[in-house]
Amino acid sequence: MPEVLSSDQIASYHEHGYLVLERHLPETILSDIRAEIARFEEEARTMTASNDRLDLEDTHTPDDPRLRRIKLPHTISDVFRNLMYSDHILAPARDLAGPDLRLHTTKLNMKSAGYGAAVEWHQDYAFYPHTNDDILAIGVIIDDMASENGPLMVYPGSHKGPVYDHHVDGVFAGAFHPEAVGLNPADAVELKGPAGSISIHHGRIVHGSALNTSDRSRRILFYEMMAADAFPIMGSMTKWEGIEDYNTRMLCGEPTLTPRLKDIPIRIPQPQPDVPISIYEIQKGLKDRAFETIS
Ligand SMILES: O=C(O)CCC(=O)C(=O)O
Repeated sequence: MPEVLSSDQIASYHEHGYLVLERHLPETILSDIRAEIARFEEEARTMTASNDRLDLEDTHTPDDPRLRRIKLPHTISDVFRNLMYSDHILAPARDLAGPDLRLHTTKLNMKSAGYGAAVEWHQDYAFYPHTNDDILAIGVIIDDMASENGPLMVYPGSHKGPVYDHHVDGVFAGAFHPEAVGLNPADAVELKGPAGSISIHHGRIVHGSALNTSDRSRRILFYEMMAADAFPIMGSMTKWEGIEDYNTRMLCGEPTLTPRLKDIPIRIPQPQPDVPISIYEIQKGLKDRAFETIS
C-alpha cells in the first residue's frame, strides 16, 4: 500500500516522469530552512572564492555577495539533515522507488533575484549511471515558483527515452541542447508551485532552468536518492570507499549486495573536464547554450 501518494499520482509519475505535491511542508519547516539559508549567506560575505560548503556565482564579490549553491547541506545543518530523514521526504520517495533507499547527494540551488544562474538541460542519470533507474530527486520549493523566477522545467516522458550525449569535443559537459536532439521546446513543462511544495523528478528526465532575472528569488533544496539495489556504474560521480561507507548512505530500509539490472540505455560520463565538481563549472564546456548567462 502506498504511504502518501494516490495510485493516480504514482501512475502519472511513471508515465510522465515528474510530480508536484503542493503545500507539502508545514510553515515551521520552511521558516527553519530560510533561517539556515540566511546563516550561510552571512558566511558567503566573508568569502572570495567557492569552497567545499558554498558555491559562489562568477559575479560574486565580498561587497556584492552572490551565493549560488549550498553544497551537501545535510552535512552542515541539522535542519536539512532532519528533513532528509523525515517522512515528508522519504514517504513519497518510497511510494515511487521502493522501501530501500540510498542517498546520492543533496544541494540547495539559490537562483537569487536578478542574477541566479541557469542550469542547462541535462539528465541526472547522465552524471551518475546506475544498474537500474529507480532514481529520483525531490525538490523542496522554498520560494513561490512561477514562470518568471526560473522554475525547474522538464520534458514529460523523456525519462523513457535515450540517455542523450552530454559530451562536447569528447569531454563530459553535463548538458546538451534539446533542439539538437529533436526535442520541441514547446513540450517543456514548468514545475511551479507555492513555497512549501515539493517537486519530484525521475533520474532520467530531461530538465533544466533559466536565469532568474525577476525580482524574486527561487530557491530549491534537492534530495537525490535511488533504490538500494541501484549500483553505480563506472565513471559515475559517486565516490565511496568500501561497502561500509556506501551503506552509511542508506536513508531507509535495507542495503543489499545484489544489484538489480535493468535493460536501459547508459553512457559513461567520462572523461570529466578538469574543473571543480559542480554542475555550473562542468556545463561551462557547453558551446551551444539554451539559456542566457549573466556577467
Ligand atoms: O536548480 C535547478 O533549477 C536545476 C538543478 C539541477 O538540475 C541540478 O542541480 O542538477
